[in-house]
Amino acid sequence: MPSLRIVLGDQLSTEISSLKDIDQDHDIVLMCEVYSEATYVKHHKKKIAFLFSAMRHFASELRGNRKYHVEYFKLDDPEPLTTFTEAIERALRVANFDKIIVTSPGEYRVLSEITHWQEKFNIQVDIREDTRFLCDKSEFKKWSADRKNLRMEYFYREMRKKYSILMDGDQPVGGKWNFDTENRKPPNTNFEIPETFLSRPDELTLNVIKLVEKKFPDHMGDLTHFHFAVTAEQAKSALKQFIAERLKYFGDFQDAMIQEEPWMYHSHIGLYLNCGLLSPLECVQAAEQSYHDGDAPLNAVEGFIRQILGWREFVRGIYWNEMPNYASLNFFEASRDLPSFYWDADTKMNCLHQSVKETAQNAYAHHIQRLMVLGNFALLSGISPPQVNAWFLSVYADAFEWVELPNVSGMALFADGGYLASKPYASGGSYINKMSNYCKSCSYKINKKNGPDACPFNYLYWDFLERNRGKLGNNHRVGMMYKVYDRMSEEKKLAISKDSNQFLSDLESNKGSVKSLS
Ligand code: DLZ
Ligand code: SF4
Repeated sequence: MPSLRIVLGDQLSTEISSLKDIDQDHDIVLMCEVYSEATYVKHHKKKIAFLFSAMRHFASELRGNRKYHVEYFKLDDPEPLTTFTEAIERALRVANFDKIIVTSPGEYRVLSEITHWQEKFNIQVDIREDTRFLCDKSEFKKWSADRKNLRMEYFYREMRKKYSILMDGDQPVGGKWNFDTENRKPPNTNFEIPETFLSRPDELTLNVIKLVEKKFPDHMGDLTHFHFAVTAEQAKSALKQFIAERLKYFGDFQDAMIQEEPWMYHSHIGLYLNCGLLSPLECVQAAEQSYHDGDAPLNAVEGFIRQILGWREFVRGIYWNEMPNYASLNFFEASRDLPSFYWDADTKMNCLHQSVKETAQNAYAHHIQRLMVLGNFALLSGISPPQVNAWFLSVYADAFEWVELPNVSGMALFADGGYLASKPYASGGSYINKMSNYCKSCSYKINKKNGPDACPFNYLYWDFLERNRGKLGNNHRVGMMYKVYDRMSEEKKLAISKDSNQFLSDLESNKGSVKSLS
């Protein structure tokens, strides 16, 4: 009897384990667009359009080149489906299968749903390892087993050795494993930023865009100027273009932000990697080759490779080690609601305004906008981690929970109390000012520390430290900052507290100096 082989929306690779050993004459590949996946958080319109278009293109590749039988349920079918489980039910109604084969999904939530199928449908369900990752779950578990705090650096070195990437025998090329300190140049507005990869939407994509506009009108996002790659071939061109044109500057300007320059020297390939259109090793090897060819410097190549071979695999390992518990961690007991400007960009704080505006346009913001501006603000103002996570998960085209949750809860919000990062990534306005030109056009004054027109990051930073002294006071990496605070005059401390209370109360009531239109 044939098998029913499931391919989920972020598993769009012909190498996916659920398609291994397929009997192409008899087995059926099932792919489905379902409401629940698009709405359990209200995904950005461009993200839904990207995934549905990539899914439909992938299905047609499987049918065409591979001659597989693909059953594809669309959301614009006469009877669209709500959940994956309903899709299975429908498929099993039409034909008989001896088993279901699926690759383990990227989210715990979906894994829980799949785990029920065997009993519900009385059929064998094989859940296979997702072999697209470079470190499987059990290998990571073993590596992390006896460590109290996990640090990416040591894991990353193991991965460099395992895959022999940027190695000179058993030593790192260039004599150092990590060139992070050489990756923090302020922006240079005289530099030309190469045009980002542009793919013209075909008929299929245009139809999907219409569908998304019709079915999800109240989701965040702008569907104009859709230019994402939607096939593996196009994604390879995007990678190639990045390697040829931007990689050489990526290292130096990794943390730089320039107003109206959403793409900078970043690669913008996360969305392709995370849905299967690109494989991690092909990205890593292409970058390494560029170094050996003398086309890109080591600090850029190492920095890029670290993100994929190190960080990406590391956070995935943490996610699967720690779920479901990780999703509810809230070290600072932060409980404030997410301000509405995370959705409409209506705030006088220019760095936040620009970052949200670009997010709405592109379903993308680069990592330092996410971490230092959007995440840092949420951390300092004590926004509830589940709300911050839901926002990040919904608005970025590359976001799936396995990668989003550790980055947001662990890295940006320190909600795990230091399991993933050694200290909170909190900062005042000066680092944003150093790394961007946002402050020049802001209503607030970056150099003012207190008062109604002072940059809110400046006083919120100190207020955050003081508010959480009980939890952070013993953290030796933050200790220095407490010493600075303790040396401040009582008058200064009072001003910090007063400004912060006023700002946070305005934030809660969505009025006052926070909003631009009030
Ligand atoms: C994100 C997403 C969306 C919006 N829609 C679908 C869908 O309709 N069908 C599908 O197979 N996958 C979709 N996805 C991706 C899934 O949410 C993804 O497979 C899980 O997040 C990973 O467990
Ligand atoms: Fe952001 Fe403060 Fe700079 Fe304004 S002054 S852009 S709020 S860091």
